Amino acid sequence: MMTFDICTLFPEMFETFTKTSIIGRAVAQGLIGVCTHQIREYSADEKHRKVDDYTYGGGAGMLMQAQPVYDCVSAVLGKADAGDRTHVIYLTPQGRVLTQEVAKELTAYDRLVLLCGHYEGVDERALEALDADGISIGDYVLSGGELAAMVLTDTVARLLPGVLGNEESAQTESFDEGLLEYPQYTRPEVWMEKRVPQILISGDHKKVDEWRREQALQRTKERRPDLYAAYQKRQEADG
Ligand code: 6GU
Repeated sequence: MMTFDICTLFPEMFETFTKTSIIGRAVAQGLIGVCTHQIREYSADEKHRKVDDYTYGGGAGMLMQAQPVYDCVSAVLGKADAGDRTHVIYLTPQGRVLTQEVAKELTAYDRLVLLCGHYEGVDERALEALDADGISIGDYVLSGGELAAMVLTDTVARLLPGVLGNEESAQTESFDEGLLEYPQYTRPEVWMEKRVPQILISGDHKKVDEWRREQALQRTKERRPDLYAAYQKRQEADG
């Protein structure tokens, strides 16, 4: 079983996530574990449970202090089983970008410890001491790492054996090839005077496959020229 240990100031944000849909089912089936850890509980300041302070050098905002962050993650690592392959991740817009490839790489671990920053981030010394792997979910700024931790957990978990049902797992293939999905339709055949493409109701599976592939290529070319160029390059290299 793969465990996701999430160190955060806002564990409540994960309550619905861990109970709902595919992730909720995977947790209920014991295929994954998702545990949250309140960083504030590791504050050395017993009176106010303070975890943040002003930044040296000045500038706006507060920074999470090294000590509570380090102690929280260390406590989690200390409770890991002896043989566990563990990996500490810090969710940050300064990290390498999460892709399907990175997600696949992370499935090699038994335990991912996900550190969620808040305010302006975390004292760099804690990140160094923990040898944290910085990961971003894209080029935009979130108010904290929690949403990113959920995105990462979902992306990695659905790659694990048994997490997707048979029905759902067939859907995974297209992006693996680096292409966008083709358009899809369900009943009714006509809706607001719009017909389902005739070829999809023809019963000719070979024609349907060809049409879908063509649509996937066309879409990728139009909407994601970067992915399309990479796809073409792989084709040329016969990848
Ligand atoms: Cl991982 N954290 C924050 N705060 N913002 C982000 C992000 C992470 N990834 C993209 N934007």
